[in-house]
Amino acid sequence: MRIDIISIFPEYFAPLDVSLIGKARERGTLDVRLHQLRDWTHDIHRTVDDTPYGGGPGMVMKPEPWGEAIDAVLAGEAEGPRLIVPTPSGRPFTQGLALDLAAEPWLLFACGRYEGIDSRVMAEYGSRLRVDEVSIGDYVLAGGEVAVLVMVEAIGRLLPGVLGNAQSVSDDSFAPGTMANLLEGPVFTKPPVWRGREVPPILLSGHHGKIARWRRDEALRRTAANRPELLAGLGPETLDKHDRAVLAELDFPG
Ligand code: JD8
Repeated sequence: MRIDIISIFPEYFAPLDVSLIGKARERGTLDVRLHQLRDWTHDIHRTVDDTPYGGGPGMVMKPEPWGEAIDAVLAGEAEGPRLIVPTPSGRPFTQGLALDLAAEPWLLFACGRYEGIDSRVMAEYGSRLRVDEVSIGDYVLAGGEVAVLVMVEAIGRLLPGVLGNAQSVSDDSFAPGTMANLLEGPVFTKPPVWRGREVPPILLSGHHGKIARWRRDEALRRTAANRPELLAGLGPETLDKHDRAVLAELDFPG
């Protein structure tokens, strides 16, 4: 997969040099290219922003540098990328969307700053490319860079060969599937006792059936506590009799 990122702070993406994504780049599984938006300005101050039409606070990113930058990234390529524009007013970024984007050969991320990017930029490329305005969550960031870091990691780890064989995405939380709409349960490793605190004995029993049941019960409890909306609407095809007994114990409506 090729990933291009345009930003006025390309140094924000140094974390993509390390760990999973860093190794995927070394192996050529991922081709990440960073672009400084100001390289497509022509004034001494390398201006990328101006006052908002209609008044109001802050500044808006000018369309011209974005047009020149995106055209430069697209130049000479037969097929175009999928253009992803992080914005707090975008569609939610989910594991489902991450899986969808992981199937794309080429992604282009446009990192906005200030009050955002002149809306004509998304309209301009919306006629040529698939353009998605995406939000990573209901809180306000200062710009799109952190959101792109989140999305590149969530998408990158889904690419074949990026996760070590010990790790698998098959039972990721939030992915479409059975166990998937439950949160992860608690995890434990050696030593069996730490500061007087024991690992739940069932996990040392070697009884895989009982361990799986215990883990599902813990996942149900944590999901009911932290994300009850994920349980709402789960039908008998997902919650078996034992599941419902666990939830009833928790006085979980349903
Ligand atoms: C892109 C500029 C800042 C946003 C005025 C603060 C995503 N989940 C998310 N929260 N915030 C963003 C995000 C914020 C951005 C930009 C993404 C570009 N800002 C603006 C509008 C209000 N300032 C985001 N994904």
